[in-house]
Amino acid sequence: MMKIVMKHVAVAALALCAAQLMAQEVVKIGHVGPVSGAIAHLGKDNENAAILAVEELNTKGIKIGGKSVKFELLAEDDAGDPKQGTAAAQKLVDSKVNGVVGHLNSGTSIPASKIYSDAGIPQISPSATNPKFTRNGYKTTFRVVADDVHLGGTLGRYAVKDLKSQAIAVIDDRTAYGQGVAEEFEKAVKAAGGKLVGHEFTNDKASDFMAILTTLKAKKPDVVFFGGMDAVAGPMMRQMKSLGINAKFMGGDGICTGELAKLAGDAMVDGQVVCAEAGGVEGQQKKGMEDFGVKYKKRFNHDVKLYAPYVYDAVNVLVDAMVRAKSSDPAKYLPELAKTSGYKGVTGTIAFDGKGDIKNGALTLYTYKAGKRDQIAVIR
Ligand code: ABU
Repeated sequence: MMKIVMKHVAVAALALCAAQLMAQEVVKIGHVGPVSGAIAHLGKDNENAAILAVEELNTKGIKIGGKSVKFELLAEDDAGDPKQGTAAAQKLVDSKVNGVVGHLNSGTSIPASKIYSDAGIPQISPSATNPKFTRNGYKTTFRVVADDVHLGGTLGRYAVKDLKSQAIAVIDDRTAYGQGVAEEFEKAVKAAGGKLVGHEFTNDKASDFMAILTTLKAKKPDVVFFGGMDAVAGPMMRQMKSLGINAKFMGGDGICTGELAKLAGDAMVDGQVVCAEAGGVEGQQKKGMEDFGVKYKKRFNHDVKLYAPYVYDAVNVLVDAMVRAKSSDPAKYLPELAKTSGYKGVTGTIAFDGKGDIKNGALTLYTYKAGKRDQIAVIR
């Protein structure tokens, strides 16, 4: 008799669990980055952070509007290519994602932003820094990093005022990011009274820079600024060394990765590189970033490459807005997302301005010593 009662209790408990699972709402978070191609190492870094954030959210048992929800990550690869970026965006829209974190590149994030805007789906880029990203008037577009006006401007002033450069050469990779950050850098150099001696062009898949470097070498630059990503910057530095160009090497967040030292090898001299990450924390906020780095390494067995903490915060900012709105319906939580203010993330305190840009965004200047990034200053 006792056995029969126990069996009934077990069956009832199982049925209850099944009913609860069926009632559980699924919230789909889209993520897009280049997990193939030259900067796949950065794309994978971003995707990993989205995986980590979603795993943690599911472990915490978040409730939205009183209902238990299960978060599901839909990760897409855009290979850093604008066409693949819009195709990935459309795929996520068709899958009815509740929000998107991405894309990594400005060249993919900008065209994709129209697709998300037309569908009313909030998008937070963790790394696209071209100012145009948030200047199209789309209410669905946000970013959690400083833009290229801040990055290029600060680096331009630093080259003239701190490095006391007498002859600055510029190379850009003609991408939305590379071209944009180089333009902002040049504007600031000119405004600070610096001397630009040349501007050459490459692309984001190039590996031979001997011709453009030879042209620039004749102009005797003491600083070479590169608008582009680490995958191109590393080989470029090797070729600078082989040509005997002993200039400082500067760039924005795209080159400011742990990977740059490996890509440049023995062509990188201590203190030669000055670059800027498009965010930064100081004082008590440093612990959050450090703890994230430890947690990330434990989960993925390697260090953060660059943008992972920003992706992690972006996912959590989306979900925080859903919780406050008591809804994961994009139309209902978008107004709350726009009101985000004082969100304490691992990358600092996040609040958005009217365009969807981070308010009071920081940047961090770095150099490299013994192949490791070495912080110069956090600047607001
Ligand atoms: N911010 C540097 C890399 C991403 C971009 O294209 O903006």
